[in-house]
Amino acid sequence: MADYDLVIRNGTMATAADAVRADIGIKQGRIVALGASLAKGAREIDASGKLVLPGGIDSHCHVEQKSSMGHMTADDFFTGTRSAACGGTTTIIPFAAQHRGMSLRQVVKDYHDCAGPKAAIDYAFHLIISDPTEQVLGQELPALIRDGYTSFKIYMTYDALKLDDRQILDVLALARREGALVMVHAENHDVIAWLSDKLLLKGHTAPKFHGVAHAALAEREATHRAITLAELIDVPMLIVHVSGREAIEQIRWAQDRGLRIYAETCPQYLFLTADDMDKPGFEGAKCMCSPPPRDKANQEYVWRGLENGTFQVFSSDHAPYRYEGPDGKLMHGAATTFKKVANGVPGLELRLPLLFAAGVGTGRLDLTQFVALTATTPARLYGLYPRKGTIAIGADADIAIWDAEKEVTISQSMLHDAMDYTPYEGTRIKGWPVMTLSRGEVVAENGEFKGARGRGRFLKCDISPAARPLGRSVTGFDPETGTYKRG
Ligand code: DUC
Ligand code: ZN
Ligand code: ZN
Repeated sequence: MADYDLVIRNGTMATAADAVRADIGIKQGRIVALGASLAKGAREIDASGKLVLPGGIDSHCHVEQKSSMGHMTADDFFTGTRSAACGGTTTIIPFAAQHRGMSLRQVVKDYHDCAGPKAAIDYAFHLIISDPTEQVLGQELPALIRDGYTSFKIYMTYDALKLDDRQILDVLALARREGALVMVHAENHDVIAWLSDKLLLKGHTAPKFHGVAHAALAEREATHRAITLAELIDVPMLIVHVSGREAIEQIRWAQDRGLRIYAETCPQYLFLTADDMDKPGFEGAKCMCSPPPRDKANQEYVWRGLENGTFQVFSSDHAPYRYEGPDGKLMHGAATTFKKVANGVPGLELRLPLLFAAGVGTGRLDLTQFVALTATTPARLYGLYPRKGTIAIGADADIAIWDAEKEVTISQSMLHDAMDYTPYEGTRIKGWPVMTLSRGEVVAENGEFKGARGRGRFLKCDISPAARPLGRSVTGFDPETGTYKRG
């Protein structure tokens, strides 16, 4: 009888700590042995010449979510997770998004109803809080945190989502008390609204003006304000989808002060620029997201932030709105204004290959940094570690096998999402995840989806210090006691 259900043999295995030659023995979906020349498995995969990495964790993606403007994402939990799996990702953390007036409990139930029968890989949920009422803050949220929904995103912009500073403080105080992690979309709403109005008055309606309205200074100011509010009550905070120099400098400043400020960036800030929103006709809308892509110099700042540890997380912010069709970017016709276009770009499938090619392939990032940014640190920050995000005895056998030499020219036709375009069409990259395993089952192989609808499982996020080492709140203002302690 075989010792293991599966052995992955002869590969170079990398974690966030190191890269070594090792075989991996898997039983009942979990890693049970690591070592040289393991005994036989009922199934064997020869990974000679390949890299064997933890499956990616995409901790920021919008799946089967209605935007605040009423646009439905093209991907549901089946197409989204299928696409993720084909790109080497084995866990996603999308959002259960509250719109104003909704009960959070009901929102969470609705998202489970969507995800349960469709997800092909494992998933957890962040919450989006747009209506922090007494009922939400006093009852629903504390109970949900205890049930495994331990992180939530708040917005400083978008009419239907934005919280004011007082509301943000209320949410941060709750996070301090309950040990949750708050993710912030940091852009100054009034600056964007004012610039947008002025641009539209002058007839500047094209997609490229989205980039002007969402000024880097608006992002900088909001980033600094969010950090200040977090410092006031000494609570950890993660700034999502950081686009360039202005915000990065604020984050670096906070980190240098010893504040627990974490940061995330995404492929669109490394591979797109404002010029991509200035394509002929309305095509520029395909690259519109918020914050918007900036310029080459800002891309370089983002790269440096990845290299020097300012960023802990590299996620996709997959927000898949098709170009054509009833919920598409063109839904109001090509004569529409940039204000009416759904914000977001797809990225679930290409997040890892793009970073691998331009980061690991060029030597800007080493393999351990790549694994840390795309799997291990998201697992730690959101309470999924060590079950997810690493290759270790006892962890789920969520693994991506990479061919570092495989060259690919990106085209929408090879992808597995429900989109009708990719912003990265025609880009040539080297390095591709040729096989993805979720809990020891092959879910994607050589560009083909091999998994099954509904096999993905919901993951509760654990806020115990072992799972999520975010430190303790000891300084700042403690709303529970009404005392202030200087940091
Ligand atoms: N910006 C967001 O805040 N969310 C979805 C996509 C986007 O561009
Ligand atoms: Zn956002
Ligand atoms: Zn987002």
